[in-house]
Amino acid sequence: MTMNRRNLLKAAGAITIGGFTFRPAYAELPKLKKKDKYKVGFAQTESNNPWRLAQTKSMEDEAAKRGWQLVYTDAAGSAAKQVADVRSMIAQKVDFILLAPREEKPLIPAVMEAKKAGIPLILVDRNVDQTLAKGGEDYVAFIGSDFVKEGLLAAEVLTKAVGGKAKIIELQGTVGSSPANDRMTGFKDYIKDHPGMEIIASQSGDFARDKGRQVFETLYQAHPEATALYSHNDEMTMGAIAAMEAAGKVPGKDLIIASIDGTKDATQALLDGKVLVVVECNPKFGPAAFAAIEKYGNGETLETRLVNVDRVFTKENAAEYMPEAY
Ligand code: GYE
Repeated sequence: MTMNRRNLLKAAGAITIGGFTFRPAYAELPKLKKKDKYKVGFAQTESNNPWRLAQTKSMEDEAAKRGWQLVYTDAAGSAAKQVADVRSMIAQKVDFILLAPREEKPLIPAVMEAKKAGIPLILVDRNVDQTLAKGGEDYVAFIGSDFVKEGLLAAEVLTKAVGGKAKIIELQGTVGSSPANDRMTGFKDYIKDHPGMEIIASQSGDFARDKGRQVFETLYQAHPEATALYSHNDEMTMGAIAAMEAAGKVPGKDLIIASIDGTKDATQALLDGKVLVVVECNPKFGPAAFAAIEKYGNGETLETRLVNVDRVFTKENAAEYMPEAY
């Protein structure tokens, strides 16, 4: 079955009448019975980078602090496995599901099935396609960063540093994920008013270090005129830095680098002058996510979009931030 809108909606239990497909309209969001301790499912997308590990640890720490049970799954980079993971949480009758959806569309069935099973769900860090599922209707809320703004901030600092002139290689995150889509949009939006800022090549490195290294190497060989790198996360940035150095280039001089996240390695690279800017994307969701569940159990209505406030790190404040880096 292809992932078009109608098929996705059908998989989520929609009906087709007279050629029109209707979203499943269950009366309202599942409620949460108030308890002292909840059994919470956390469906992680993958564990191959420090950001993901920091996010998981934050969930585990918060669960331990509250004495709540955490049912943890790791989809190992597969959207299909992540759907199956959510199904197994439904079968285990968890009280609440926290889902970090790997991609925007393929996780729609998981969101809809949790709703149908009467289990409230919050999306953490990544979003799903907003034309197919809605906060406050299909899931309780989204908690995460404003990825468009992150891309915009990266573009702004880079543009100012290079005096509005750069030939940019872009390393995109996972294809079809909300951070990759939105970080692309935000960056493009900013540079469209700066004609000297030109993206000369753009490809996905899947948010992973080694993939980032390989993809950057290929793109840079094809575009040796590049003067800047915009990378959607720090892991791909570190991979690209390795590729630059292997090619005898000096990151921070031959290529000016803008990145996103705030890992220890990238913060060190800021201090070393290899990276110009890291826009923060904070992975420590545990406290906010669990507090939201508690509120929901108390019968409070949550905002459907809870946005983390992200900082901007440069060599000026990197040392101060370092103790918090992961
Ligand atoms: O930037 C990246 C991770 O979804 C916001 O995913 C998150 C991104 C983050 O793998 O490092």
